[in-house]
Amino acid sequence: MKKICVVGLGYIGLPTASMFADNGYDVLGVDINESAVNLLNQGDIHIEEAGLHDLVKKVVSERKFKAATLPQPADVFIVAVPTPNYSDNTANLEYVKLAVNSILPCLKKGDVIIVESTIPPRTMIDVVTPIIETDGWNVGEDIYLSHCPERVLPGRILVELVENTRIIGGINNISGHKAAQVYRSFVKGEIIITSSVVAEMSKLMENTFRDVNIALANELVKIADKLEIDALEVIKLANRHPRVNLHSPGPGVGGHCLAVDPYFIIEKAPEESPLIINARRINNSMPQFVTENLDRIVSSEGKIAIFGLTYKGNIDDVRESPAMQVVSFLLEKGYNLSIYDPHVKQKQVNLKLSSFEDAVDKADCILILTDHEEFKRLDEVKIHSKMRTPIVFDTKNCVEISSDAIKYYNFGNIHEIKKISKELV
Ligand code: SAJ
Repeated sequence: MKKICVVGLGYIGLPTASMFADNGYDVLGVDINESAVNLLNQGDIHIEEAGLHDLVKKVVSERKFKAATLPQPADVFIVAVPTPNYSDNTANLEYVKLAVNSILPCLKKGDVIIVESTIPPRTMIDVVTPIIETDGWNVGEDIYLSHCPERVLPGRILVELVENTRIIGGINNISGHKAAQVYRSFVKGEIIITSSVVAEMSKLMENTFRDVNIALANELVKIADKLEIDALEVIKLANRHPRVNLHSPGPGVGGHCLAVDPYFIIEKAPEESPLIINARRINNSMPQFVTENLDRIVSSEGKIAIFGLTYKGNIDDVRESPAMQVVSFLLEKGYNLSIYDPHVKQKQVNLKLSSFEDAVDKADCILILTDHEEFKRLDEVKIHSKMRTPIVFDTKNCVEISSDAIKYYNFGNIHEIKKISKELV
């Protein structure tokens, strides 16, 4: 049986490793996080993703998957470590370099190395190849190197790993074909081979496309607020055009992809990227926009029940979450906050989490920042009886409120917020 070593057992590495283990490979997962490694070897997981726990349990019990803190010799090495950005928004490639260096002692002629981590264009040629060649290997002849960007959507990872089209960017043609063979073990989507630099750039453009389109929706909200138009109705109607797909506005763009990847392009061609730069600015301005509107609803002595901390609904990931930013702005302003997020565990955050009941108790406003399934139908009787002023401000347009006794704001009627505060003044 062929051996695969997957370096990095996060949101991408762990599901990928488990998939290979479930499809005929003998898999070693490697991570520097010792407690995650111990947990995984018992069949438990350290992250939330639909179906993942059952799969890990299965492959661990069948002895097809094992975790460790150091790599071991294998036929295929997959690097799936994070590529965060530095404070100046340039890509931090240290984890990628460390991961590639860590597999050097394990290499033998004919091995396949695949980098799945998202990287700036030319990284495979300018950064990864030299590390392997300095160790004496001829990349593309002795060692087959490819970039195969992951494109799976958190919350649907196990489905999309199988069904999505896979782009393989070989450092040369044979490297691409070798990597394609590896993925054929479970990928049902099309597998397309291209150059490493096209694969790098296409991955970045996918997320940039989404970021720019979300920025357009968020800009529309601000325009509609000024002109006193329902932005959500505009989006709904414009999207009835067969070639229009306006995205959904929200409190900002979070996660480790859309909020990070566009900077990898900007870093390489800043003069040529004004649209991408502005989209980032617009999306980054949304937590402030939400805070300003909330400020008009509740005085700073009031209590706000924050619903949702994660960067999007039905996941447990708070990385780059706009909700966290709104929370810190509100704390700076001196608001009394209670926070309810059924997907986040207390140990994940430095904020005190509350139950639904405690969160709404004597609150002046529920601020919805994430579209978790649990928020779609709230207990209106409890909201009405427990809150001091029953107001819901829903920045994700996800809550259904039927009672007239609860005042409901979303990005369709935020201009009303402005009017109320004017009347109060
Ligand atoms: N968001 C909006 N409005 C929208 C859609 C999303 O405000 O209309 C926000 C979300 O609330 C969230 C952020 O954008 O804060 C990102 O969410 P997402 O669901 O768009 O994407 P991610 O970051 O979870 O996953 C993306 C996906 N990329 C694309 O859809 C092009 C996924 O396929 C990638 O694999 C992933 O990035 C990645 O790892 O790069």
